[in-house]
Amino acid sequence: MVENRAQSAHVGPGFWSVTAVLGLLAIASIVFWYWFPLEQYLPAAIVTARQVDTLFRFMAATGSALYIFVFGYLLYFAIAFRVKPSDPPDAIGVQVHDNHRLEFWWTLIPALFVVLLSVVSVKIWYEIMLEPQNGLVVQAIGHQFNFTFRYPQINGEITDEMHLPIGVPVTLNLTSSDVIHSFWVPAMRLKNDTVPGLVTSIRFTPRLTGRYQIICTQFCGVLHAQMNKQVLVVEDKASFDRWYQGWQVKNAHVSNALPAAGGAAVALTGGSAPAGQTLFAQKCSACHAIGPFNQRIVGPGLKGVLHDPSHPDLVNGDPATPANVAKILQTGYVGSLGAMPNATTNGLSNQDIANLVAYLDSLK
Ligand code: HEC
Ligand SMILES: [Cu+2]
Repeated sequence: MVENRAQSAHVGPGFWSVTAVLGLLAIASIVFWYWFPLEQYLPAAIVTARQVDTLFRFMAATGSALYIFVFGYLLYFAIAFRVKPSDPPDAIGVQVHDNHRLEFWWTLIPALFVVLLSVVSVKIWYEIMLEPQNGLVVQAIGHQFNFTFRYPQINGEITDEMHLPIGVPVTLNLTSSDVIHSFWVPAMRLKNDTVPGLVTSIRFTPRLTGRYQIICTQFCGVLHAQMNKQVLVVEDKASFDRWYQGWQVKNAHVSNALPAAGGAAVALTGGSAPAGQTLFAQKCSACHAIGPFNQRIVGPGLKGVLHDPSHPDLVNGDPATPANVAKILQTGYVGSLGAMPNATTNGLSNQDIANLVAYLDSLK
């Protein structure tokens, strides 16, 4: 190869005018992001949403300015230093090595930028965490495939909309009954995963009345895409109280107990094997194969669980009968192979259990 060492490194014709143009474009992009009327497209439904917008504007402005320089120079150099017809076919450009001044600046500038970004982010995160704790406490529980809400002094769970009064600080405790979901209200600019076995909290104060979409943002199963149908309704105190009292009356006789686990024996009549098969694919196949007992994933293979002469007893020592399988599904079991979750953790209703037993019974 012919390396052109005779020629010294230089920036090329028009470099400084290109730099000036890119500088102007970068300034224009920064002005654009600070002027852009975000709230016209996405209302800022809670007090701290504005702070998150500030962070977004800052990141979008600096990101666009950087992009304009990087991409602008890339284009410029590709054109200014393109191959000339007079160059030999294997010519390569001037090779720049060990330019300490360049390396110093291209390390320092991004490092300072990242530090600045983290300072601004931590400051805003801190402001969000400082939201008052002693307001209304609501629970949101992720399910396949909807959220349910629990309020103090309302029995049971509310499954359609989540209502909140304007101006009252809220602590929202999040958890899940099955897999990891994520609770996201774009208009709040807040998002938090809901994790089975864990309660995490977000705190905020609604500042704008309206109806805001609630979206699940963790891929949680076949109907994940349907988990955007529920809304958060922010309304004045009087309307909220009416809604609240309505549910208190409506749910007065609803039990607060969670489904199935440890309850009475499950009636197995009316179990549907096809429904059980669908449910098995959703809730069991991560841990169980449909194969012989010793074909383990986490738990044992379940093909012969009810009809294999070499498998007369279940892992808990009970005889392998439909009623005893239903009991394991209901109460769970921890043995030498590991932990089989109970019906609450697996999110199984009594009907689900009947369907699963019918399905397992149909495997011969
Ligand atoms: C997190 C993993 C996990 C999930 C999810 C799970 N299981 Fe299990 N299951 C186990 C383990 C581990 C065992 C064995 C426990 C032991 O003996 O230590 C088990 C045992 C069983 C048994 C007893 C098997 C035997 O031969 O005695 C049945 C039946 C069963 N599970 C059914 C199900 C069904 C139906 C589902 C879906 C609703 C399910 N399991 C979901 C882990 C799981
Ligand atoms: Cu989900």
